[in-house]
Amino acid sequence: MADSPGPHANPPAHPSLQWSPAVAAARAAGRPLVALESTIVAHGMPWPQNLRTARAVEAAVREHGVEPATIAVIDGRIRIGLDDALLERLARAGPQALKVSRRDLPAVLAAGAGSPIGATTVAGTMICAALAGIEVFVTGGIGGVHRGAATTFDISADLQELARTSVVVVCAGAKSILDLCLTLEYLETHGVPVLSCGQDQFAAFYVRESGLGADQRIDEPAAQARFVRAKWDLGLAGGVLLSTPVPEADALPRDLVDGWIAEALADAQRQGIGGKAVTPFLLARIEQLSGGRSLAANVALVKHNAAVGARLAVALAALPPARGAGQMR
Ligand code: PSU
Ligand code: MN
Repeated sequence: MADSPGPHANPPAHPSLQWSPAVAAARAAGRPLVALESTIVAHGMPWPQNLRTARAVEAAVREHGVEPATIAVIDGRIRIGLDDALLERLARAGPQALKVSRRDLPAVLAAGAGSPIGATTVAGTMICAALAGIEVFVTGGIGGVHRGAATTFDISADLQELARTSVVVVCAGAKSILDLCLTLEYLETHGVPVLSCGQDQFAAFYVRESGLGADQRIDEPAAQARFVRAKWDLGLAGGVLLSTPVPEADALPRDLVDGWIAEALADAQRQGIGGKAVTPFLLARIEQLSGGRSLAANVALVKHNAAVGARLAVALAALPPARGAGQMR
């Protein structure tokens, strides 16, 4: 297995990476970094709340002395960190942005200048973060096994990426539009540890508790960091999922959410929505059905995840660099 050290060892930059001045400066100074994704901005939330949220999430990371690196593909280059003008360009592009997962990365790199902005998903962002040597990545809720996957085969590429790419993904569990039980089964099969912070159960996105246990509850960032190091120091490549629930004040009641999800799923089926359009469609439809309450919960949970991820990045920076961090195969 190739060695690829963590951010503090300043690995040689991959030629496709382009660092924002702020992230490059933080990296040179040995300050911890946290990666953020761009599909949540372009496809997961409407304008202008998406821009407001992206800025607030970056601010929540900075509050801990950590530099946020929002990742996207622009003009054939993988941007590690977006300045405010690029963040706004991403947010304004909305659904016009390409949704970039593992299979789409070669296309957007090869297309070069002039192609639409590429918004990276959890899978896409994990790959780019690993290339940049960034160990911690914050999102809202990961993709997973969709309900009805037995017939549709719809399983998010996020799960395969967690199985192979060595980045910690901080999330409020998996999106509750999914089959969470099967999602956890899949992660178990692929050896992805599922940690929970702040409660025993795996989180369910808009709802705090999924009714399903995480492998382990670890609240302390220093202990989370030791767990992550122990995995990578063993040479066990692959991600770690760190789940933490939406803050109490912003959590939505399960019955209500279940009703909106059932209706949104039925609409998706009637309209023949498939492939990568499914998740953005469901999120937008649930926002309408909930009168905006789901969006408020989504914004709150991402901000909270940002604080949890930043604390972990600080704790990891206090440990000796991992032998296997940022590894990918
Ligand atoms: N978290 C959110 N909103 C989102 C996403 C995550 O709060 O929109 C995005 C992530 O980019 C994730 C994607 O990778 O949803 C899952 O898409 P799919 O189910 O098509 O794999
Ligand atoms: Mn899918």
